[in-house]
Amino acid sequence: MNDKLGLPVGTTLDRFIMRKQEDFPFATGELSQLLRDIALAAKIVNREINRAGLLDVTGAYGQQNVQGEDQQKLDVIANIRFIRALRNGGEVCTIISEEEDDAIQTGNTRGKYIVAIDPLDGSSNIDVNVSIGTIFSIYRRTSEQGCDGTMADCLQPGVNQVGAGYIIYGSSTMLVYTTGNGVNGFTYDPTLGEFFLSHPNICTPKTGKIYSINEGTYNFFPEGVKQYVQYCKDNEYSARYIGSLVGDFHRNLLKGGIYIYPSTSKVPKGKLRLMYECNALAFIVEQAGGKATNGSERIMELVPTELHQRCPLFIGSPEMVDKAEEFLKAEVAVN
Ligand code: P6P
Repeated sequence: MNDKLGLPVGTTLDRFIMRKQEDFPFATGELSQLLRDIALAAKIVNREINRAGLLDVTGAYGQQNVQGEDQQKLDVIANIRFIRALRNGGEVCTIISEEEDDAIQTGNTRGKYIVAIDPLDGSSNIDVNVSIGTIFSIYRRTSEQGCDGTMADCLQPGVNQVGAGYIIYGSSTMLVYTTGNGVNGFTYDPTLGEFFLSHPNICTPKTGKIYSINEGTYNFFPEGVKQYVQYCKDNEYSARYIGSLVGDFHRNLLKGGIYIYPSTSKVPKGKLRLMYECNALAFIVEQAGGKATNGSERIMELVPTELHQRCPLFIGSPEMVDKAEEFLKAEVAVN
């Protein structure tokens, strides 16, 4: 099987990036280099994760991040590794990280790009060996080169992304990304230290029978979400929720399904972060033919006002997202 470019399964990530760059006549190679820098950090983090149980790097780090969540040791390690790779790569002027209160200036004032990243999402699952992931978005700076990135550079809507992707550290480690021309998946071979094209031109099914939502918080759901969950049960859908966004998203992307983290009476704005979780996955799912909204608005059109702002997320097969929104709209109409 080949991707849109006709590159065969088994092509290395490096060759794929170079071939894709040829598609952009004015490309000067910086974005390609940035993608390589991310892949390098992913290889290093993958090694740390795979050895976590042996190196006493599982468990809590003993501090909380800006979200008020207990940082895991591997959260901190992954954050350091990705920041170091992006800083040393030279292409990124500013980084927004889930693990950092403020935007990080890398010192690369000539860097053309901003990266928003969740270095290790779902890290509470590390100790029980459930898949976890890294999620990233790439934006072109809007300010002039030669100085640090600005807050305006950081607070761009998702439609401005020039790239987005995730790494899933699971039964195998995969890098899945888009630069706006389709979605491709690469599987890591640790014996060779290479990512190889394994899932060319990923297209998500228009519908599916998998729904992913934490029904433990059912009592706090809006009425429309409760009714959609009941619709899923009445249609004998499969409930699949592993509490790790990248794992749930990746399964639904390939098989068809919907992941929902709604606004609830306990978390009115939802739990997931717009800049480094929702926007990246929204870009990917749209490029794969899917849909991502906050229940009423397209995620990628939301204009951010804060680095760590949260938003509700309905993402996956387009017909499933549309059906969920029907129940939400009916609720609004009734109220
Ligand atoms: P809950 C992990 O903390 C995370 O950000 C996502 O990876 C995951 O889907 C979600 O939160 C789980 O949240 O409230 O269902 O435990």
